[in-house]
Amino acid sequence: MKNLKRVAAIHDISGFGKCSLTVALPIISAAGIETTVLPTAVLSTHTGGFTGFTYRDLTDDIQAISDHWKSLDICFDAIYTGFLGSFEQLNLITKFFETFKTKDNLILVDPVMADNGELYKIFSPEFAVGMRKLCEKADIIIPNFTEAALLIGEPYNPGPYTEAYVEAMLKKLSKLGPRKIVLTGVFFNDEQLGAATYDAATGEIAYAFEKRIPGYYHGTGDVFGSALLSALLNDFPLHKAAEIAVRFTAAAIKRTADAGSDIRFGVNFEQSIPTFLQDLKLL
Ligand code: PXL
Repeated sequence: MKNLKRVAAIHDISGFGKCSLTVALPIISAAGIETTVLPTAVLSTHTGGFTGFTYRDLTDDIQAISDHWKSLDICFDAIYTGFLGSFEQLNLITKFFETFKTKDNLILVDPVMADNGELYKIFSPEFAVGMRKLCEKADIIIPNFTEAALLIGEPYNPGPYTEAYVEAMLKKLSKLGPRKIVLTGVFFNDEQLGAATYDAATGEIAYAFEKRIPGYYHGTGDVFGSALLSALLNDFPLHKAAEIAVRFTAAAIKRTADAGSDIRFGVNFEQSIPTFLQDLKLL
């Protein structure tokens, strides 16, 4: 029996609202991958649409956690970062990458900072500059179009997009450093929504789409990122991993839309897990 692969998942814990670690941990674990967590902050809920949430910043713990893991000689097959609460955390996580990078492991950065043309309220424009520097160190980044525009310093385009626009965007993002790019929120018409992938090593560009469900559902970026990483670590190629992750995320959104749930409460990914495991050929 081979050892499990191991991920270091570096995100906040939002107690209610299903995003970041409360999504990454169950999804990646279900996919047969050990999930070590480095919480960047503890919140009562995520910040999207709730008021009065608590926020305990854990910046001061990050270096000590990293030092302890290093002293134990812990290695990771992947490092997966999401929501980082401060500029200082960007520097600490850059150091974490330097400490735990190996020639074989995968650094996946989801540059969580913006959506729908706007930076999340808690971030300043300088944060986007810091996030770009973190992305330069990644093997793969998975921005939405708002984050992509901030990373390459271009105005936000709300879509619909053209293949030429998407492909130019993918290549500009790869010029920052990461060899693999997954752009989310791609749509050419009102019928379909999905992701585009680019692998600089082969030059391959591919698309994965599902039927578009209107509305903005919270935490879907984290559901998508966790599923994508799970598929990559189960040895699926990038374009296939994106197909699996789009299918998983779209199924979770559809179930949530059918139930008429509050869109701030997150999506029902839990009941998509059996199909997800079949797609990963684990069931
Ligand atoms: O899903 C992204 C995310 C993660 N964590 C927190 C957030 C958000 C997006 O708003 O507020 C705390």
